[in-house]
Amino acid sequence: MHRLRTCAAKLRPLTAPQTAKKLSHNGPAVSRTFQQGRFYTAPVAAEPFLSGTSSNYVEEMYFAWLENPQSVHKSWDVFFRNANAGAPPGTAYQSPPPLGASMASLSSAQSVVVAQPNVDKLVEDHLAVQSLIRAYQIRGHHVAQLDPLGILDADLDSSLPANLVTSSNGLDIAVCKERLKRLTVGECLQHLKSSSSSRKAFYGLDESDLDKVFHLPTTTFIGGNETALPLREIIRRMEMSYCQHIGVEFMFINDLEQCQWIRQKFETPSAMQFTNEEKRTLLARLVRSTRFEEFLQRKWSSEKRFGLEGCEVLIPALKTIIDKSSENGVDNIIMGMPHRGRLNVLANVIRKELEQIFCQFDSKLEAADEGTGDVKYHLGMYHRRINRVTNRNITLSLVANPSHLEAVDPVVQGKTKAEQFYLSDSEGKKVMSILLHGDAAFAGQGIVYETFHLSDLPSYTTHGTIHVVVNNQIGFTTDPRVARSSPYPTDVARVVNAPIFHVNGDDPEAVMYVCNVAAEWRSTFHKDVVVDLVCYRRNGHNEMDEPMFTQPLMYKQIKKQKAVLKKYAEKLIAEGVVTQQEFEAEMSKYDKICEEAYARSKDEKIMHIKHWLDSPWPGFFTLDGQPKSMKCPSTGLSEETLAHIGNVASSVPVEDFTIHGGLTRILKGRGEMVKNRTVDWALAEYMAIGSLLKEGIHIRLSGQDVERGTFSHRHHVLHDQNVDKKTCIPMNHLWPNQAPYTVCNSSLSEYGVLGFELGFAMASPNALVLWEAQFGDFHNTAQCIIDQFISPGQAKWVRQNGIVLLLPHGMEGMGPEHSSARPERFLQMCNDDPDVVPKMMEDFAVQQLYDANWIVVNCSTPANYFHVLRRQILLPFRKPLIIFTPKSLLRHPDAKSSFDMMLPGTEFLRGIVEDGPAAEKPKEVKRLLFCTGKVYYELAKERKNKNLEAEVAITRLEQLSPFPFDVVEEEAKKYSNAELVWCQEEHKNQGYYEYVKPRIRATTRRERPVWYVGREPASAPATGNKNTHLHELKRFLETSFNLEAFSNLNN
Ligand SMILES: Cc1ncc(C[n+]2csc(CCOP(=O)(O)OP(=O)(O)O)c2C)c(N)n1
Ligand SMILES: [Mg+2]
Repeated sequence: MHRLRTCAAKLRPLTAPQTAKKLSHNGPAVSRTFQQGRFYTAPVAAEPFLSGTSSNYVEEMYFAWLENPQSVHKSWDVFFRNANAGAPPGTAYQSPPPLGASMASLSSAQSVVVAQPNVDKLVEDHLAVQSLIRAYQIRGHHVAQLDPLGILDADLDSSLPANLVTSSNGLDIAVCKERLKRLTVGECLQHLKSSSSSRKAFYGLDESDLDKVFHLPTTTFIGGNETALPLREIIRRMEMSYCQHIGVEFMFINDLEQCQWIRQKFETPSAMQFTNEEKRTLLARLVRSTRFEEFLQRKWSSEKRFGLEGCEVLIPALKTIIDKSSENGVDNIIMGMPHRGRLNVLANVIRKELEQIFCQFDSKLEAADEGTGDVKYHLGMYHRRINRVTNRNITLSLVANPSHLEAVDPVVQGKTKAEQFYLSDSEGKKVMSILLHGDAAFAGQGIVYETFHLSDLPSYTTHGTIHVVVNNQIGFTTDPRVARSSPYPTDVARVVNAPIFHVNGDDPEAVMYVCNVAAEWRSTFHKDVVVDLVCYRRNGHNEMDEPMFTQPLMYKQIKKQKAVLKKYAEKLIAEGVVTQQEFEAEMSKYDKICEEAYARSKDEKIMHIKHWLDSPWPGFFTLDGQPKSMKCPSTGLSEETLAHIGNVASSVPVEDFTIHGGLTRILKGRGEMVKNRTVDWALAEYMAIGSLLKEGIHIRLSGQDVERGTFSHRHHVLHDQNVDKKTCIPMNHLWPNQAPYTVCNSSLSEYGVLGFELGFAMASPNALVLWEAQFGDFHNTAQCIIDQFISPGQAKWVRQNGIVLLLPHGMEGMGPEHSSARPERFLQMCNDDPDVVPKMMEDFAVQQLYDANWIVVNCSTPANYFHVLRRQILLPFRKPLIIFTPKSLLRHPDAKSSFDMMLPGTEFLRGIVEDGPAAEKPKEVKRLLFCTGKVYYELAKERKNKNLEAEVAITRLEQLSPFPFDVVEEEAKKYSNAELVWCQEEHKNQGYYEYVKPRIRATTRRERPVWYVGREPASAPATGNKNTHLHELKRFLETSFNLEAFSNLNN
């Protein structure tokens, strides 16, 4: 969050004492006298040699001098002393005295510096070395050996970075380290010596400089305790840090402290050391990972499992991240991942019982739960256990997901945020998320980017996610070279300044190191980080697939590739860390575990998806997972409660707060309504939210511009007109011990934010989570969340969710967009049978809700909106609620409700039946018009104008799905002589008609036709021409009250 705002401050050059303090290794000399401002002021800049890029170098020298004046060349010492003493511009520099004494203690190789008489050359050479060091830090990853197959370039670029190469076979070691040849440093130097034109390489250094000693800048840690090194050693250490099996991308991060932290991790000599115990654990984890896949392959060779072969190191990688995070205090990890290696992760990371996994392969197993269920590599899991390495409790959950790659990312983030919220873990110290990705999906799916953009927003941050990419350098049959335009699949992470650690998956120790650093990074900076496991895929896309059709060369190499387990075991055996017998015993031990579980799995006769639940809600259901009742308590409220909330909603409940004049008028208007015991839409929403907060229900309303409301009607966050960022949320000032209210404007992403809120709602049934689209039209950019999670989530994963979607909808002449929330699509996905009228028992309305996959409503009164929001949380189970919300009705004088409609005993009306003159003599009514939403007001007005109030009855369906069969049946019976007409303002192929028609027909045993009135079929939801819009409206209103319109037609 705040980071962006503080960024500008960070970019300002640090004052020298600040910098020296931040960067000093253990610098006691920082408090040395120093004239403030001297460092960047004109007098120094006036020194003839302080131009352009050399100032960086001088800066380095200065910091070094501050720490220890003897660590810099005598000439610098004199210069800085003079400058500090206030020497006038141009006079601080003095020719260097003969050198020797101060350097005498250096080795003979180092004395080369002493012999350097030309200070310009000295400065130039140091600058060159500094640039070289920086070049390794920036581009060393391009040279690193990341691909275990050694045939592709992990960055899609076979050329070497220009500044690590010289055209003239000059100094630069990298010229010799041409990747494909894989020369050793020794060979490089040999090559260098034999080069005839080795003078004047890229940095102006040549082989004669290799043994000269150079002072190291404070932006490198390769020196360890040494402050100067010979160039040869500098290059060797930079190669060791950045060009082996780890490629570090971080120099784009615009935070000096973070860059330094990473440099220290990768440059400190011998940083990557492991104890024998750690190596043995790593080997054991590789054994499990490898032997698990082999076991599945042996038992079910023709079953798809999307095995991990070629990236077996993923399991130790994840376990390392979890161990380190647990050590740092995290006790709840929420994970999301695609198909690849999922069963292995379930078995060996989350520790799902093996028999539960194995029995999934049994095609004869009966499903115990209602719903469709899902394939085994989509199911979720929740497990609380002891972490054996840290001996601390840890909860691991893997969120169930659809095939749609990366769609689960924001869902995981939302769930993580919620868990943090409920634990008051405001910095993410206890709860964190890990997201796994495939290389093709990570680069290709836009939701990855949208999710990254949530990562630092105040109401959406989870304080750092660790991303792990299984980069097998292929997506199904498609090569990275035609699958992405960025060098690495991970480049998307650069937008949020996340460091990216590429690592060769065949080097388990390098992987382990990188994973430790990633976990430490997260716990230090609470920012995202990416681990890119560069690996390969030993089989085809799945186990049935033939990869040689499309990747023949790659797969020829893969066939020759020794498995990582074998390689690592050989290494440890050679090092004497384990014996061959111990290694074999470890394998047999795990094989036996698998075999025993396999035998037990045969006893499983029934498959319970509820054993695969990722988010249990303890206490909400009975022990066998049923609702505790099938009743919904009254959703009405006492007059005092309504009045109290109304009064707060019309005031500014804090002192010294200046609101906008226009808002003063709005609040006054609210006050008037409260006095008159009425509510408009916004006030009704206030009442619903405010009352639930009183009952301890946390409410979270999120979406674009929701704080004010797109239509400037809500105003839940007041802004002081004189003080920046001074805001007031009156809803949080309602009751002494109320639940907190979160209202947050989101990033402009429907897919990401809706997914996030769905995840938030998943964590607990005791919160009302609402997502509002700016206009209902825009929900379709989140279609995947709706189609894959919200509509079928319970059927696939026996997981309920009470998320509410607020979708502004209505034909108001605003054009093809900004008009339709596409009710037809939501209704098409409802699971109620159009042709069967359900049995009307006592709890019919609640039972119907319980059986539904979701609830779709279109309220026409504020009171009904109030009730449906409250009902959502008072129901004894959770279902997604889709509400088509109004635009013009927000201010329509007739769209107001009296307090009387909200008092105790009142409730949500699934249908609002005719109560005018037509209802008095129903048998004389000629037409019963059914409609929903805003069109009711247009119809009522037209009917009045036409004086047809006794002839035409109008009944509103407020709940569309589950369909209020009982209400419709009763109305149809009541107006038994009337024509049944469905009227909508939407086009005929859109809106509700296709949904309601068969259901109304079913209630009348198909004995009465259902006529249509509305707009003609069309491809676009609405016209862009205001005149056409009004004309269409006029026409269908005419037809609605033309009682002859259908007299000669057959339905
Ligand atoms: C959104 C989406 N589009 C397409 C697919 C079909 N599909 C399944 S796996 C796959 C390749 C994925 O490649 P990658 O992300 O590299 O993962 P890998 O299988 O290599 O581990 C594709 C295209 C999908 N599952 N989801
Ligand atoms: Mg892949």
